[in-house]
Order: sequence, then C-alpha cells, then structure tokens
Amino acid sequence: MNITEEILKRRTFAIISHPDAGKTTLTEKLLLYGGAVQLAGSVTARKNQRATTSDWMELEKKRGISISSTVLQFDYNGYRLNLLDTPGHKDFSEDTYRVLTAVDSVVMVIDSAKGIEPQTRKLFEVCRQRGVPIFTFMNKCDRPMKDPLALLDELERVLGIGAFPVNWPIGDGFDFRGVFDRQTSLMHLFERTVGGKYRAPVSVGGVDDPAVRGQLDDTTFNKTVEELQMLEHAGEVFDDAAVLAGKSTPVFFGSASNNFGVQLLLDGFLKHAPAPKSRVMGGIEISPTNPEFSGFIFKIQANMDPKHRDRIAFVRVCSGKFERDMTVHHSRSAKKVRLSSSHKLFGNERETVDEAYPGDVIGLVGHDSFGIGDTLTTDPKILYKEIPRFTPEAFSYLHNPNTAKFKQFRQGLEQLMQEGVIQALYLRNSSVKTPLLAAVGPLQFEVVQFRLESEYGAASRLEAAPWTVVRWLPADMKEDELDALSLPTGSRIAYDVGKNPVVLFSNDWSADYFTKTNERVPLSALPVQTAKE
Ligand SMILES: Nc1nc2c(ncn2[C@@H]2O[C@H](COP(=O)(O)OP(=O)(O)OP(=O)(O)O)[C@@H](O)[C@H]2O)c(=O)[nH]1
Ligand SMILES: [Mg+2]
Repeated sequence: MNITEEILKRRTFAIISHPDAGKTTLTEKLLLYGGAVQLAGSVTARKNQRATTSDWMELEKKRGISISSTVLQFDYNGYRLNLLDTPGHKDFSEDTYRVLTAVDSVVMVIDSAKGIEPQTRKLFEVCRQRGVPIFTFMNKCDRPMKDPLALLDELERVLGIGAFPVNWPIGDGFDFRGVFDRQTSLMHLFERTVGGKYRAPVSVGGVDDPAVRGQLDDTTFNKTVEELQMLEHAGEVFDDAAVLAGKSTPVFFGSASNNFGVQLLLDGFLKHAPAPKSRVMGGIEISPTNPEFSGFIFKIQANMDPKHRDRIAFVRVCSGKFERDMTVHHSRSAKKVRLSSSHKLFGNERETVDEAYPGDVIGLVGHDSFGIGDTLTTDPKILYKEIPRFTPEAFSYLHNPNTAKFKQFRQGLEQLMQEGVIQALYLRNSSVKTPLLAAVGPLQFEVVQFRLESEYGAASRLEAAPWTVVRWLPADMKEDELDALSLPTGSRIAYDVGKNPVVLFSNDWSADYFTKTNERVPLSALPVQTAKE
C-alpha cells in the first residue's frame, strides 16, 4: 500500500461529552462491535480476560469516572481506527482539549434524558473553532428520554449546528426497541443481553415486514411512523460537505449499555468521517502526504502499566511515514533524536510498532526531554503549535509528611508536572519549601495524591492556599521592579517552574485592582511563550 492509501483508511477521533453521558461505555461497545474485544465492559477487566477497559487507572475504577484520556487503536472493516476516550469532568478538561488537537473528528455523546449539558457545550465550541466534524450519539434511549424532535431542536438552538437524524428511536425507556435506519429504510429491533456484554441480537426488516411489525405494539409503531413521516416532510438530505465543514451533525440514537444502535453508529461514522487532512502551521500547509515525517506530542503519561514503570509520550503523526529507529529533529531541544522504542496503544496495553502513518497515535518511550507540544520531524522547518494552555484556578500546598520518603515525593511530583497534570509555583521571598501546586480544578490534586501514593509510595497532605487567581507578569521584570509593585492585600508574588514571575490573587476583584494601581504592568492569564515553545 502506498502512503495515500494508508492515509485514506485512517480514522482518528475522540469521544467527548459532559461527565457520565456514557463515553467510556460507548468506547467499550465500539471495541466490541469493531471486533477488538470479545466481551464488553467490566468483565473484560477480570482475570483471564484481556484487560481492555479504557479506564485503566485505579482511581478511575474506584470513582467510576474517567480522569485521563485513553488511546485505542484497532482495525475494522478495512479501516484503521485511532479512538480516544476523553474525561468529561471539567477539572480534567486540559487533557481533553489536548486530545482534540490530535483528532480529525469527534463523536459527541448526549444523555437523551438530559439533552445538552454545560461541559458538552464547551467542548463543542472548541471543536467548532477548530473546524472538527462532529457526529452525535443520543445515548441512554433505554431510559425515559426527551422527545427526539426536541433533542434535535436543542442541537440547533443551543449549539447552533444543523442536525440530521441518520436513524430514529423506536420507543423509549423500558419500551425502547431499536432504531429505524433512514438511509436504508430498515428497522433494527434489538434484544437486551445480560449486562450488555455480547452484541445485541437484532432483527432487521422494512416498516411493513410482518416479522418486524409483529414485535411492536400499536402505540410505538404508530408514533414512530408518524415521526418518520414528519422528518420526510422536512425534506432534509444528508449533506456530507456540511458535516465535514462542522455545520451539520449526523445524529444517531441508541443505548451504549444495551448495545442498541452501536453498529449503525460505527458504520455510519466510518462512512462519513474524514481521513487525516492537511494542517496549517505558521502559514505553511503541511499535507499528510508530505514525504517528510512530522508529528507532535499531545500527551505524556507515566506508569500506565505497572509492569513497565516508564513514561510514554503520545504522538499524533501528521505527515510522512514513521519508521522505528528513524532519527528526527526534536523542536524543544533542537537536537536529533533516534526513535527506537515506539508502540501502538490499546488502553494500557502496548505493542512495538515498526511503522505508522498520518492519523496514527503512537507511544514513544525513553525520552525524558520530550514535553507536551513538542514537534518531532525529519524537516526542522515544520513546527506545530497545537497545544492549548489553561490558566490554573485551584491552588494548594502539598506537604510531605514522611521525610524519609523525600526522594520518592520529589520524583513523583516532577513526573506529574511533566505530564502537565499540575504546575508548581514557588513563593518569592519565602523560606517555606512546601510546593504550592496549581491546577485547573481541585480534583487534579486528588489525582496527584493518589498517584504519588500508589505509583511512588509517597504519602502527602494537602493544605488549602488562599488564592484563586494567578496572572503572569512580564518575564523580563527585574527584582527591584518586583519590589516596587504595589500589591493588594492578600496577594503574593511567586515564580513558575520556568522562573517566570506571577502574582497570586485572592479573587478577580483583587486582580482588577492590581491592574488599576499598576497601570504600566501588563498581566497575562498564561505565561508569555518562550522561543523554544
Ligand atoms: N441506562 C443507561 N445507562 C448507561 C448507558 N450508557 C452508559 N450508561 C451508564 O452511565 C454511567 C456513566 O457511564 P460512563 O461510560 O462511565 O460515562 P462517561 O461519559 O465515560 O463518564 P466520564 O468519563 O466520567 O465523563 C454508567 O453508570 C453507565 O453504566 C445507556 O445506554 N443506558
Ligand atoms: Mg469515561
């Protein structure tokens, strides 16, 4: 196969939504229907089965929420899929936003009983800004749900995107029986399986097929037919161009936990989702078929597999062909590095990979100098600047109660900072050695504590810090200039890890006050990017 053929068969996408809409459940079911696992769900995590749940961290299992994104690569029907399950909770949104830079389309999951929730709306906005095509899965139709027409209306009204129902629910709640595929005019009636572990048995037939008709009560049947007629009257057709431009979203109804409508989503998605395309960086267009290899690191994660206590840099390949052992230019260090330990990823499992193509996400092990956002390429002129940065809004001291474990504590903290889970700040003119941690949300502190303990054997204790706002000062400010600043009560000057000065404020009001009293000192919500970045 040549590179163009390889690119055309790749689909790289993220699953996004508000917490709890069913992203991880849907991910597992896509693996089941994609043939990547035999049994879906928690059963797979048990012994003797391949451990494939996409939530791999101990803490995720305990809390039942995703706290980190997961990469799963598998082949299905002639396609190579790179699927990224993301966490919904806003405290982990930095990870989710980074993942969005690495994908070519997204599946947006909506809880049909709740409609569009706040976090879905925010993530949608990011996708729209990036022009990422969006496919919608209306999940949990097996529970009392909002009227399907009202759900479509909500997409248009709240998100301002056109909605085209590809399939339509037949019944809802306890009476949810299946979906009508509007592309083929066939009804798919499913049966529930225990725990949804296996594919749901399905019978397929036209609306007038007696075998199908006989399975539906009159009310459900009539309501469905009536709604379908209404949709036909509206006369909309599937518009691929509008979908690819992010102006319209194909909508699929179903229930991930019961495996209803999952196959139709998978097949419909693959039919219409885009293959990797060009990226524009600094005015230059880099086509995936460009013979020079290029990619960027969008995530770093340590200790994914207790068997290999090491650190993986996740790279999205953007152009050219990746070959194991190739030598590339590393943007941050401006040095040549040889990439010999490359892996394809499936949750916490990994396998050596010898070659990869645009669209693929690969894991590189053994490069301590790699950081989030770095470009790796055989053409040093290519430099990606994809990674969004977030301003921390939660601050806390982290104490080490056990001085004998000082080394583990330090090492663990440094590792987690490299992953971008948290930042550390150091108060100016302070004798206190306790690091002040800064994060997007407080749940990240909990993750830090948990991982310090389980991965590094270091206990820790949090102590609340009195600030909620951080602003960066001009990086070139001298010590005497810092001394001369007039600080509002309760605020403090500190330094980030790059020694850039910041001011910590107790609230927005205090930050505004500073701006008024120090008119010539511009504040910024993020560090001013250095040349290396
Ligand atoms: N009734 C019903 N429940 C579902 C369905 N799909 C998922 N759930 C349940 O919804 C809950 C949340 O599911 P997850 O898949 O963990 O949700 P998530 O979107 O990955 O959550 P975060 O990653 O924490 O944001 C679980 O209890 C699931 O069993 C469905 O189709 N019907
Ligand atoms: Mg999840």
